[in-house]
Amino acid sequence: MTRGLVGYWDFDEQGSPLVFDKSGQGNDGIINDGGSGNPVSYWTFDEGTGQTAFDESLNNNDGRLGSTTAVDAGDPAWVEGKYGSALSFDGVNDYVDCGTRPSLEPGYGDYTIEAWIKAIQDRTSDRAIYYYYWGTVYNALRIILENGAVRYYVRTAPTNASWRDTLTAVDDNTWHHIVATWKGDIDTINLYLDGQENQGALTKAGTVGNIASGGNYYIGVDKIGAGGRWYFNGLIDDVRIYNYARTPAQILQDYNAGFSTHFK
Ligand SMILES: [Ca+2]
Ligand SMILES: [Ca+2]
Repeated sequence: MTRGLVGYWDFDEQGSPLVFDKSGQGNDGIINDGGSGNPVSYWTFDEGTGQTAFDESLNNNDGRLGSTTAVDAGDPAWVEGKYGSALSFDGVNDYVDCGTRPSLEPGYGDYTIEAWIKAIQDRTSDRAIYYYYWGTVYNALRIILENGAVRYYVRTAPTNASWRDTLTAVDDNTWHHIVATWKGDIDTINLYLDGQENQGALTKAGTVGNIASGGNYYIGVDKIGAGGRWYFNGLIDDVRIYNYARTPAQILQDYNAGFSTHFK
C-alpha cells in the first residue's frame, strides 16, 4: 500500500449533518446528536454506481434503483451532481423505491423535505420528486413540479388536503435548492427556493389529519403500477428528510452547504 494521509476531518462544515473526510479517502461521517437535529433520511447519491441509493442517516432507509436490484429500464442514471454524483431521471419510467419506512412516517407531526433538483422544462402536472402514499395514490404527501413550480401537497382523506406552490418556476435546467416544511399542529406549509421563502397562497380543503403508516416512499415517481404515472424529468441530488420543521436560518445554511454565506 501507499503511505499517506488516510483521514482528515477539519469540522469546517458549520451546520451540515455530515463531516467530510478531506483526505480524499471518502471516510465521511454523520453526526450522531441523539437524533434531535439530524435528518431521518439523507440520500447524497454519492455512490456514483450500483443499484442502491444509501441513506447516510442512522436509519438506513436505503433506496433501490428501478423495479429490481438488477439493471432494468427503471434505473435512473448516475451523473455528475450538485455535490458529488446525482441521479438523472428520464421522465418516462425512472425512479428510486425506498420502500416502507417507519422512521420517515410523520403521523400528525412536523417535517421537512429538502432536495437539489435540475429540472428539464416540463409544463405538465405532478412530476414527482419525493412521494409517500398509502391506501390510494391520492392519499399522499408529495413534493412535485406542477407546471414548472414546486408544489407541496398533502392529503389525508378525499376532502382533507393542503397545498402550496412556489411563485417561481424551476424547470430551467439549472440547480435549485427546494425545501418544503410542514407544521402539522397548525396545518401549514412553507416553501423555500434557493435559501429564501418563495411561496404563493396556501390552499386548504378541510383539515389535514394523521398521515397513515405502512405506505411506500419513492424518489422520482408518485406510485408504481395502477394509478401511477408521474415521473420526474431531470436530476435530483442531496435529498434530506427531517422530522421537524427546519427554520429559515437552517434552510439558508443548508442551501449554502453549511455556511451562512453563499459562495457560488
Ligand atoms: Ca434496478
Ligand atoms: Ca450528491
